[in-house]
Amino acid sequence: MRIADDVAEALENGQPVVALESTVITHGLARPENLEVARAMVDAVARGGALPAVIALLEGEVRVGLSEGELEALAENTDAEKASLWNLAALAAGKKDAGTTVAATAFLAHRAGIAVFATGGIGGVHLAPFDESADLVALSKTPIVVVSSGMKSILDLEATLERLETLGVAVVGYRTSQLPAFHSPTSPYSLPARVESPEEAAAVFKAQRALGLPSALLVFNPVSEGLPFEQVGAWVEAANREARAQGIHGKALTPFLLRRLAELSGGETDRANRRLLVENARLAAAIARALAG
Ligand code: PSU
Ligand code: MN
Repeated sequence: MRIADDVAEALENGQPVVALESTVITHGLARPENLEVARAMVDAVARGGALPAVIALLEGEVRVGLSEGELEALAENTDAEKASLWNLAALAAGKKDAGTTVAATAFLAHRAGIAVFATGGIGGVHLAPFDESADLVALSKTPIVVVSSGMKSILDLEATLERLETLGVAVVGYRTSQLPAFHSPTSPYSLPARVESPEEAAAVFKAQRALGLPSALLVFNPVSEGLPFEQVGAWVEAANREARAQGIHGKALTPFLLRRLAELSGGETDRANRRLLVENARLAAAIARALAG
């Protein structure tokens, strides 16, 4: 694992650092807006007073903190793979470039000593046939704050929420008591707890550490100016029907569904996705500062 000099120095001095996921760059958004959004996230963290550290695999090496040139190369690399926990070692041994999923990023960020991580939406339980993201189990055993806008709207939200409960993953709504639904700020499902400020989120994480709980703390931040829940639901149903008809499954499923949603919505879902990614980066920086302070 190679930790960038500025990141290593900040960690050593107890300064706030925010890890950023890279599958959203390699597989979540289309080129060239993926690079624009990655830069906007990096900017949002920096302006929020924390140091951004994009995590990815470059030529098989785990990198914590990319330079501007490296970020650009990763965003433009159409051959970049998608690294989760089950293929991380194989991709490293094969000297591959890869974006890291929430599962892999959380694992690597924690190993690097980073306490806060921002992404768009976590993976979870797909609608039938059976497919559950490694994100859930990874989050159950990685003590790190993860700021997202809920699970991706392409998933079975109710089943994913139940799995988080079963796995003992800590969940709080940021100024909401309802589960945010990624592209939509709200959903019919209730959350077990809420916080009103970055300081409160930091206090929950400190309590978790003091209790010795092994899991992540998920801070669910509703997107501003999101899309109506029922509208997104209709697009999700259509996209899932197409995926089933075309036999798309496995690690290709999530990228396929996100792309189809963007097409079906005339770009609306991508606009919401971009906005929430930057908003989550901003909130993550504030929580990292509260934790460091
Ligand atoms: N959020 C996005 N776009 C994405 C993802 C999340 O806005 O592409 C990625 C994350 O990296 C997440 C992964 O961990 O999708 C889940 O993929 P799977 O369902 O195959 O585990
Ligand atoms: Mn899967």
